[in-house]
Amino acid sequence: MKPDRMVIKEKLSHKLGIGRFEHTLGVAYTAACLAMRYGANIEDAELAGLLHDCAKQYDNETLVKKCLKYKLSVSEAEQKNPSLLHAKLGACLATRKYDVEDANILNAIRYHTTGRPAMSLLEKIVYVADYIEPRRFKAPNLNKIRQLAFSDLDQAVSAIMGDTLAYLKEMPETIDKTTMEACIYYQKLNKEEPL
Ligand code: DGI
Ligand code: FE
Ligand code: FE
Repeated sequence: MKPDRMVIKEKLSHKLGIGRFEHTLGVAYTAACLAMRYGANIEDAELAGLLHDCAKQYDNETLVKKCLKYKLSVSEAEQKNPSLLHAKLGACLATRKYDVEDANILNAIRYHTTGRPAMSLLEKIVYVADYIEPRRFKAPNLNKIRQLAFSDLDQAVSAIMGDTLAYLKEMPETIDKTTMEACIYYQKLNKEEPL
């Protein structure tokens, strides 16, 4: 049986701050809309969106401690920037605390921050929804990417990766191998033209 979304919402509303909870709802509903557009499972998209940041409330020290507790690996980039671990730990907690068993949903949570090469449709939907949900306002090219998301999902993934990598250029030592590989893969796939 699929976990009950209302129960999950109630739990998350107590665990996350109000801003993060609002973002979470925004990602869930945006992911559901993208699922409608691209023919993915709407319930799965909403569930993955709801849980994608379920480990976001922990500070760096707690993130590392919990990853060690659950025997999750911590890469060099993750050691330099433990906030990356909220994605991996989030997938782990989605199984343990929220009874999610579907591997595609768990991977969408796990890879929502770095992305990865050859993502599934659901993984791309959550990755993009996280970036464009209505409460987001800081990222460059947001209007363009919001439109692109509903016309060409792969191009939207590629554009987000390009902008994320440009932002991370200031701190190259913290770029995760998976982020880099994902970016190269999607930029090659789409022969991205600058926005
Ligand atoms: O948790 P959210 O804030 O909703 O969003 P997120 O999980 O996508 O995290 C966004 C941040 O993660 C954004 O500032 C870019 C950053 N990021 C993505 N890949 C990497 C990364 N940061 C570092 N240091 N290294 C990466 O490889
Ligand atoms: Fe996140
Ligand atoms: Fe998020």
